[in-house]
Amino acid sequence: MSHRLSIVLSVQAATFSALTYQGNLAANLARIKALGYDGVEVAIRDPETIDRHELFAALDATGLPVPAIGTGQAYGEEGLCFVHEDKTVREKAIARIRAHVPLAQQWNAIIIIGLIRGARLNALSRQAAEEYLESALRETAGRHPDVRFAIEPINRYETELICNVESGLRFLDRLRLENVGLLLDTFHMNIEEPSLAASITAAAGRVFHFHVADSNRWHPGAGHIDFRAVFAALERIGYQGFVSAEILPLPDGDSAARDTIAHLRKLRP
Ligand code: LER
Ligand code: MN
Repeated sequence: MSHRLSIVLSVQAATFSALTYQGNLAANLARIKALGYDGVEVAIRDPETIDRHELFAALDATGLPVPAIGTGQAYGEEGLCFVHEDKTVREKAIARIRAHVPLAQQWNAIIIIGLIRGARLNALSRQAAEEYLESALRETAGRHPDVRFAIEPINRYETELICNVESGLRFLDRLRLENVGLLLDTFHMNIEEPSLAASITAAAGRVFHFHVADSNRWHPGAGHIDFRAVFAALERIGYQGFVSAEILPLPDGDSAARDTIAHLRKLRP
């Protein structure tokens, strides 16, 4: 595969498990660079509380670009989401996503809309939930046409809202915002899609970002996903973005990061 590779670094400690690197920015960014990654996807719970000086200095020192910003920890750690019965929670989630915009502009990074959209419908009807989701995206992406946002279909065990590529595309058709596309993640696709290659092909032109993990969420090569077929499909649709490793730090973070590169580079045509 010939795409640029990145890996997720959480700027702060987090409970989400598929994170190879957390905190310790200067050392972790140096390690990511030394391993041969072309970029770093940063996961930020709250842009207002991070040490920007430390983050910018560490990024400058390595020169690594930031293709995307992960936002899901605001849901995972604080329960903020677009689809919630309580208007205050919805408004806080919208404000939180807006707070990422200056960083996204500075880095030309995509803002990821994963679990920040919400996981469970609870008392809400599906229709009401989809209306809240649509309105939250109009209040965020709709107001910042210069920034790209990517909705990530996430498997049914983690969310009830947009679990597969087909429902993601349907939602994009409803939204009709040029700056909103999809983030496809091979771990979720392996659970939800009949064929990873066919679903990538169906999303041609609307794939903004791409996550790789194997079927068990270990590094590519540790499970049974056919990454050769995945990258052939990405080539066919002319995907130009980064391929970003969002993987369990097993058997340890550095080995997982190193084995990701080793496995994916073998697939170069
Ligand atoms: C985030 O990118 C993701 O893939 C989800 O599993 C978050 O829970
Ligand atoms: Mn993902």
